Amino acid sequence: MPRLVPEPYRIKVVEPFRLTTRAEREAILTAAGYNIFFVKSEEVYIDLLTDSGTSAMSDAQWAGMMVGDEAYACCRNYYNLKGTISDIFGFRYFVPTHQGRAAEKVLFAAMLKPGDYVPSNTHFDTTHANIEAVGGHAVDLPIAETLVPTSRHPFKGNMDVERLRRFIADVGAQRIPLAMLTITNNSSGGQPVSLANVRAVKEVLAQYGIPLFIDACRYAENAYFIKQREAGYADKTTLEIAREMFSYADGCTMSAKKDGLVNIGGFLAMNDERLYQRASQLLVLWEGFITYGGLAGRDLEAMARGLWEALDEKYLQHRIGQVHYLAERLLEQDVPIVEPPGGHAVYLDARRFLPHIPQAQLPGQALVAHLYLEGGIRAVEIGSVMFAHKDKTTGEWKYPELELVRLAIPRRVYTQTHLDYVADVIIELYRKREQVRGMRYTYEPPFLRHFTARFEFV
Ligand code: P70
Repeated sequence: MPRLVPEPYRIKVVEPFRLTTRAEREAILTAAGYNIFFVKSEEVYIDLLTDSGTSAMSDAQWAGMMVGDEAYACCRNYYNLKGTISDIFGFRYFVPTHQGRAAEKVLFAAMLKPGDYVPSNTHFDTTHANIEAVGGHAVDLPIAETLVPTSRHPFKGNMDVERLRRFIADVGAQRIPLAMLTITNNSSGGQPVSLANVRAVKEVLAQYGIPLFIDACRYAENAYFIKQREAGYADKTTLEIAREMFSYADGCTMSAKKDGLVNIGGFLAMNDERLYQRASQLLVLWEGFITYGGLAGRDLEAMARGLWEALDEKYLQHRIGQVHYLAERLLEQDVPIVEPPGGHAVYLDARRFLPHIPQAQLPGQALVAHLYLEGGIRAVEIGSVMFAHKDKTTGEWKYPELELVRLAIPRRVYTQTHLDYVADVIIELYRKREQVRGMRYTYEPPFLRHFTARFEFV
């Protein structure tokens, strides 16, 4: 039996919730057209749809909400957040935003012209979409191990530095106004990026004068992995590691809905004064005045406090421990998952889980439906429903390499008993996997299909 360190917090407020009956869930899922995005939160027992904006705040954060200064301009919480960002991330300037994608929108509108390229280890979907929205090209250059579900590379989130070098030589540095690193690399399963990789990427970029921006959503989890896995960092604090990571960057985008431990909030930070001025203009246009950026003063305070709490090593040990505990319980029973597990989620490998279902019959979606039917668990498909597309010339369907189902663990929300329940439901389902049938669309929207599609069992 794997072991989990006890929670480094105790429960002061509870939110009651109830497990529906199997018959209720069948009716609910049929009415939702077998699309989990349409199931009411109250009808979900364990909600693993995302770790974004779903954290439980601490008493200190809630206390901070009460000292929110709701002045339109220059509220005190802005200065507290500014101090925090300067202390942890080391950047001179920042603008608050209502969430991560707003920071991305401002950054790319300020830095890109149509036809420009932005290389990354792997861009997150919203980052990719915001680059394309201003006519740029988002380019992913992960190391080869990233795409191998069973590779146990310790830093599977890394960028391929040689590919980056060749890419710059091919397209020319003048068409690359910035490069990015997503830490941890969400699209590869929440896998960490090593400090050696950040340093090597920076070295290459510096030769061409290309700035490096970090998508910092899960910076604290990445710092913890470095402490655990990278030679020379075991005795450093996560704060020291975070400072070193960001010392190689020229700025960052942040969705504080992850490692900011808040339900809403984000920011864009940078050292370049001219970029700060351009970003400020766009912020006023889209988000609000430069000292609140679409948030209330109380939200800024909760974010400032959350950014510090996320670096607490006892918290991180338990947080990442929870993800690994769930993974270990599944691996013990040979349930196929992406290995090693990342920092924020366990990913089921639907192709190996349901080998009798061809990708055309959406094995990931079938697995998501069954997790809900069997146990009231909400997961998200990251496979054919999200990514399959018709080839423009042949008209044939192209299916993605990986057919995954993500179980994202909200921060400080669930206990070991909840995780044991999740593991038990999945293990039981795996034992009777032959009974699971594939799915087909009854309604297939033309784009961003996963949010609104409807399905039935074959
Ligand atoms: C997730 C959410 C958001 C995200 C991210 C990285 C590395 C930027 C953002 C955007 C999105 C999601 C996915 C499925 C269901 C619900 C939500 N990631 N960069 O869960 O930040 O959302 O604040 O605009 O992971 O992975 P924001």
